[in-house]
Amino acid sequence: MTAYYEFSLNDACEFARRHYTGFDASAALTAEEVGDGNLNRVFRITDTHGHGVIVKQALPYIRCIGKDWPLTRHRAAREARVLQRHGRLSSGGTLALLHVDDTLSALLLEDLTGWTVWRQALLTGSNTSGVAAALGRHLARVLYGTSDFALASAEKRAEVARLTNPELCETTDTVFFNDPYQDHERNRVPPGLESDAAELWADRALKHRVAQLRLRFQCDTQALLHGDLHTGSVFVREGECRVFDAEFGFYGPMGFDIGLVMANLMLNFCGLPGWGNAREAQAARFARVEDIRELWKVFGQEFRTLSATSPSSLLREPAVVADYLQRVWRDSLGFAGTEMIRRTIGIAHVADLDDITDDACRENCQRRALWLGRRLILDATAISPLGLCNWLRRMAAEGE
Ligand code: SR1
Ligand code: MG
Repeated sequence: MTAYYEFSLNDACEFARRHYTGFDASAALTAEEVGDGNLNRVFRITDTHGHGVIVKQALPYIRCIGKDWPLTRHRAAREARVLQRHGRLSSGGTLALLHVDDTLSALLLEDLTGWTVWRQALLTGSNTSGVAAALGRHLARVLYGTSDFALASAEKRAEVARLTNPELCETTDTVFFNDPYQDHERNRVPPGLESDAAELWADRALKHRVAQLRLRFQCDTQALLHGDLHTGSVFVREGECRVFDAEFGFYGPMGFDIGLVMANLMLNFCGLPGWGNAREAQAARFARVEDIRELWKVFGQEFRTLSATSPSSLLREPAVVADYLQRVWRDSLGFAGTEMIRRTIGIAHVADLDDITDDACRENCQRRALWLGRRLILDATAISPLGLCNWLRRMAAEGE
């Protein structure tokens, strides 16, 4: 068996050549490193006819931090399991996995020419209508399909054990629920937000709610989640989506995946005044509210339809499903708040805020995101889907 080694460009080509049947045997291959993610190395391998595949290799540490933060490289095999499981439940909803090698911690994935990463599409003002609905449908299928609604008791428990992901969950636990709620050296508090961060660290009511969310994250095994579902983990094209980067996948509360998508749409909403002119920014902010509305609406519709087919007569009851979805909504708001806070003052930020060039405008947008995240956590039980959309629409109308 080959031992693990870190791929050079040439090694990545050889790996693709060995496991991908789409290349002509005689065609020369070229590799370029394309990943700008925090954790792994990602290569695009192309032949002279323009056929391409992606090679993703996990390092035994977090790439953006270095060897000081070791992290299991078996996350590659775990990602493969999540992609396979989700892919069976939502055909076309995830990036196709072509090969996995646990020893080399490497995946071979389809290359999506003509698709764009959702975050990029949002930042460049591309038309992304239909994407949120497609993602809502995908989420309903994978979350329902791995939940107690669909699975028999013993099968569900076996799945929870088979798909456990302790090291990556610990990373999430640290960067979501620990560091951003104290003055920690790993945080990256933006210039100008020091006193906002200090005020947040002193907010005991907020920390109480975050503690409750942390316990939901740790203890609730509702469904197999993607685990890091931000807009940088979704390829989009004309109303379609393909989810990728599932290495953080684990059995957890559904609201964690839904909340992260909502949060990243709201981070974009908060940052938009820093991108383009005021009129364009306002129109795009209204479009983000529509995205959130569609995501939740289609998720709920599809989940209700699927629940009517549950093998459990108890869980088929519409009132039970309605209660369940209400709980998922509340969790989603809370987890959305934690994502917004950690993406503003924690270790891993987002381009929607950080890449705003005007310093004063960037600071305002970051402050808006921090405030909104805090409100979502504190008010999660009082905000309905319609209430959230109306609230965001008011903010957009008033330029807040
Ligand atoms: C230490 S950095 C951790 C973050 O990077 C990944 O992209 C995930 O979002 C994770 O939370
Ligand atoms: Mg990722």
